[in-house]
Amino acid sequence: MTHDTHGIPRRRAVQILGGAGLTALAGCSADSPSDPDSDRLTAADAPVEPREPPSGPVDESVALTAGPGTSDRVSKSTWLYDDAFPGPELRAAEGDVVGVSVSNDLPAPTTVHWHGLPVANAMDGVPDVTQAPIASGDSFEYQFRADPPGTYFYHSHVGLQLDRGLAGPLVVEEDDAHVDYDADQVLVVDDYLDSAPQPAGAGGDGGPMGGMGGMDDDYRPSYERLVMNGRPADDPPTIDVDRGDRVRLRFVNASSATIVRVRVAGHPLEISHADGRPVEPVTVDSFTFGPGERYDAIVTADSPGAWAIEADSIEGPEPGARAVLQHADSDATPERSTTDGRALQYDDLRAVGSLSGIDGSPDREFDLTLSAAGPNAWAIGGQVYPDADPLRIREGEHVRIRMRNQSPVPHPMHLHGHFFRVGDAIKDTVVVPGHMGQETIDFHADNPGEWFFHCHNLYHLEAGMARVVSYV
Ligand SMILES: [Cu+2]
Repeated sequence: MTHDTHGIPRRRAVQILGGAGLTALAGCSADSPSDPDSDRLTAADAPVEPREPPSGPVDESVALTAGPGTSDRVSKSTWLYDDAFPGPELRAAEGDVVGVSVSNDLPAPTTVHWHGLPVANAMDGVPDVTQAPIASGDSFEYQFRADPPGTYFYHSHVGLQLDRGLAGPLVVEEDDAHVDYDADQVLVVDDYLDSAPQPAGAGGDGGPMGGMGGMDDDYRPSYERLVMNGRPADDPPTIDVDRGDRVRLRFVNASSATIVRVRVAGHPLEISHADGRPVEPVTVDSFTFGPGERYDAIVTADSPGAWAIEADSIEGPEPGARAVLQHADSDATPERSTTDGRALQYDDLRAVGSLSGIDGSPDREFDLTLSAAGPNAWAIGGQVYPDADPLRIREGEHVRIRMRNQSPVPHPMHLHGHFFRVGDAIKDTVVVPGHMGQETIDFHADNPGEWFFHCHNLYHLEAGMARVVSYV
């Protein structure tokens, strides 16, 4: 029996169901030694009412079924949305109210999370934090406003279900983009496992992390390969272009445990959006992104021929994925990249516009280490979820979270329900490099509720690398 058949470990379910963790944790110590003022929030502070989901007429109505299936692109039976891998591309116009009716045909409970989109808390799809999981045979109506525009994705937030293939792209189209382009194409990159995922230490390949906290042996499944839009490199998706076309490629890293390098042979990448949010266009030859991150890149088709769009793992030996940028009236074999050239850094990103409410110094600060905490355990601030204090904040605050990575491996940290500022960019997921890497994020507490903050490496998340940000 696999781990995600249960959705979440029993121990976790019992704890969280005790009143969103607040009453159950009464008497725990405060969140952080670094609160800038004496306004220390404790378990005695009551949670505040979350925002209501948008009511009234739904502009776009979608039905989605999670179930066992085999798509034409993967040979083995796995768990999919609408029998497709990745799941169907959902597109909405900016500002639309979207209703998604999710039916659960899986033999296990599930939820759907709208990654990056700041939906109302009850719609966020985190089992036992924002909703009871959808039982096998049941359905659930999600409703949210498609705002702000951007490149997002949706995925199961239960156990290791994401690594079976329960993910799909979600695009909110802009009324007025700050860049010109002729066509756009979503490219979902995924690390493909040819068997049901096993948690670290379950005896699957990779085995338990070695030594004290796995400092030398971070668990990672043995992926068969990377895929782009569900396809392996020998059957790549093809993007047909005419000379001079500007194509907006919306790259989504839907991997469960893989940082990926992306290049397009013979073409520079004009990065226009980071995690869906517009940035001043910056031209690079390659970028890397971690699980949960998205980049939009405009490619100008100014060189006749066929060119490889390449996505390669920087972590494991599995073969990379390919797509093909195919010029009309050219049937040449795709040219490959020869160099990484200039690689995108976070410092290159300059947001167009800014987040409101986070000028000046923060109202509340958390100083958190990211570390291994023993075999198959990963900690934020020394605490392993669910045995972890919520990060308590108040509505309206400017909140700063400083992260220091004391482990040798990178952690793609994702905050639900909010965008944050990191450097000069606005994002929702940031990779904190290993070996004492640091990142600081600032966000405006403008969306009350209980929000997950976690590592988007699924195996780290399942091993405790999560906290709940709680409005009181
Ligand atoms: Cu991690």
